[in-house]
Amino acid sequence: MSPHSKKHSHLDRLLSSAKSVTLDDSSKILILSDLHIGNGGRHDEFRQNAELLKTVLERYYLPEKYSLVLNGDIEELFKFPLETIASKWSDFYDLFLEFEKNGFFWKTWGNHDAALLDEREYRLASSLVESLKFHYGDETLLLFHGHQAAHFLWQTCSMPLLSRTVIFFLRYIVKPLGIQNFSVAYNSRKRFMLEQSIYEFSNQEKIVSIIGHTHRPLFESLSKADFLNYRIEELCRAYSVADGEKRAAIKLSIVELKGELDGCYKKGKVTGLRSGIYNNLTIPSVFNSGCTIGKRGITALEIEGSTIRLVYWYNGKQNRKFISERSNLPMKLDSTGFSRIVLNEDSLDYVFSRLHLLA
Ligand SMILES: [Mn+2]
Repeated sequence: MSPHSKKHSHLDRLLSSAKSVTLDDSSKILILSDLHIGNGGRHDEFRQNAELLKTVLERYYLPEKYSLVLNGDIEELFKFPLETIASKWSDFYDLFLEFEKNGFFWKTWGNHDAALLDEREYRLASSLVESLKFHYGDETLLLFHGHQAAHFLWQTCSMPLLSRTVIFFLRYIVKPLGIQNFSVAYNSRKRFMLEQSIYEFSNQEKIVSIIGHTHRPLFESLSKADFLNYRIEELCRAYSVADGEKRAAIKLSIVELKGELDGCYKKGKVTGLRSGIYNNLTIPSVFNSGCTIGKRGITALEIEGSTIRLVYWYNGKQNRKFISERSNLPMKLDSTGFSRIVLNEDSLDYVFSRLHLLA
């Protein structure tokens, strides 16, 4: 037994019980989490991006032969009964199942949809697992929702006896009070502690964990603020050796990125996962797909052969200036008005090399 086995016993269990999937050069996988699908009404947080999600699944990921993983909190069972969700959004269930023909469709449960385990007639029951393990050569990527690492209220939701009471409370008491997005209302310190616990576990096991739950996208364990810091540093170096015309463009980019960084600080999104244990080096062991109910769009992770990417889909018509840390150009999806931008990408071989060298 490893020394950390008690501290991370939930995570040890997830790793050993995970459903195995073997990746190869031709693997293409889309990972989404936190759809929080509701009843289609005013309190349904999924509603605003439903058309965007349907379009990108039907017109991009399905024809591009991607397999699909929905990484937890797909149905919002704290607020709505399954029957209502399933009848309102049944076309999405059909669409999810279509991904089986591209390879596979798996769905992990999160704290908001753990009650699916008690449902007798659930259309996606055969796809439901607690965790998945992707074998990439000799390496392992573990996919799970993430709430399993928490030591607060939500953990009780995995206990069947308590969950009904908790769900009753949330559905009938909290909802009428109009509290939105109860799921991420807990403070950033708790969110950070959860990420930190998964980070430590992944580094010790030398695996990559892919989670959801916090609604905060992470790529190589880096938050957006970390990215921006690194990018600004890179640009400052480039500036010193660039010629006049290039310098002007670099200067402009730096001003924009600094503005974006200020925004992160204002929103309190500054906590990265660097820790003293690893000499303040960031180990690229935790990725988070972000969420599907964002006000301005959807973040997602893609694995294509040996490449992993964090992407962002949004309504291009809004013409919002979106800054990609890698200065990639947005790709328009036909005439749909929707666009995709790669926020960051790296090779899995590089990710695992760093993990083994630094952790
Ligand atoms: Mn969750």
